[in-house]
Amino acid sequence: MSGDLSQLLFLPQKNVTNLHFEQTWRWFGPSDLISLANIRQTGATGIVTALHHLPNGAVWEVENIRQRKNEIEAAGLRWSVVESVPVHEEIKRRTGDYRNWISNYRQSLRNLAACDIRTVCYNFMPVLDWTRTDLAFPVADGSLALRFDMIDLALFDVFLLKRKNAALDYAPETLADAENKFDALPPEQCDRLTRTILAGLPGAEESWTPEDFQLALSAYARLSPEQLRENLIFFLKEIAPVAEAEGMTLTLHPDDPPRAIFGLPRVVSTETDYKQLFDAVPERANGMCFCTGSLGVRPDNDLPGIIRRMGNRIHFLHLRNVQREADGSFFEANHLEGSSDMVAVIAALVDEQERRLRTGEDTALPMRPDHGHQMLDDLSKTTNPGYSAIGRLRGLAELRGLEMGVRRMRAQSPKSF
Ligand code: DNO
Repeated sequence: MSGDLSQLLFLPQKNVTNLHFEQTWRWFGPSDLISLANIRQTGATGIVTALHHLPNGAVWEVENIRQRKNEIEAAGLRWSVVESVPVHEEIKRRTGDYRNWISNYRQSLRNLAACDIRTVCYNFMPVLDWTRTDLAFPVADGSLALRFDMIDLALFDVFLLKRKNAALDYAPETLADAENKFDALPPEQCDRLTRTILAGLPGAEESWTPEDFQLALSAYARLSPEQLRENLIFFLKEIAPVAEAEGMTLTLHPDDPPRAIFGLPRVVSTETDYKQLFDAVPERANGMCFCTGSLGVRPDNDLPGIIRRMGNRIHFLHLRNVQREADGSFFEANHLEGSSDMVAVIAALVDEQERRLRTGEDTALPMRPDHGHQMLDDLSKTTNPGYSAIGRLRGLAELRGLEMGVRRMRAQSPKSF
């Protein structure tokens, strides 16, 4: 870590602006076991949620949005960000009814704006949203983390799913390890791995049987990354002007993990990917959800550098950390640990917000502690993978303290990191 936090305690409060990141919390709606009343106690003031019960592609009607918004406000909170308005698969492939789905998307945006909800998160990953191979990976302190293991991914892809030519996508050592592991793996563990990968993690909105999954993959068989990127740009050109006119921001979530999997193209994994999208669709509303956990899986993603170079396009923050391993595997570390320097990230974000203040741009930067370990009482409860109460609360508390310290240190000496 590059910041010396020991100095923070002794700094006076002078020169500190009253800027802050809006602290938000993801809530999966009325069926979420962590209630709005519980969330109030975390210190978060904003809610990140979606109308999860609506099918992908449907128009979000004002009445439905308003009802959910009222419920949130009755608990003393604010609906700050929609995560996500999902993008229909036909839009990603530009096939079938895609024009209709795009027109529905635009209408949903207008309806959200009519209810004064103006930040929308979405992703453009074909078929799968985020993917892990283990939802209960024990870390040294006894808490459980989410893990993505390359050997397990290869094992599933090559030996359980038996996708055609899958073996070509893996390093020979990974394949050899996967084969050895598969030979000794009891059937219930094979089933568990299949469920973990295909059942759909919270927010993914879709889950698959192995047969349906093969079919869904084959629908993308001839779509190159270049074509997928073109389809994304086409979509953005259709929706960004509406968002801009409505004073909204669209925040595109990076691919998780940020690389092609199961032969599916992925085009939102790197700074260069985002740059191409921002160059092609210049509206400021065409922005990003800066997810430190997803982007941080790749050592070539320079997180503070991305903030410095394209900070004006960052409209939503997902803050978490991953511990990278040499073969591309990773597990989710505590928020201030792991492979990314969270002190440097927060410092760059604080600088970006101060920059916006100076130039008169909108300074709003909602953040949420993304994921958390299952720990303490979480361990005896059924929690949404990654979305435990205490694990996320630990993350929020640490990040909130770090932000406060960084702001105070920056105010004393702008070059303090
Ligand atoms: C996982 C989440 C993702 C995210 C979507 C955005 O925890 O960050 O599911 O919500 O990719 O559309």
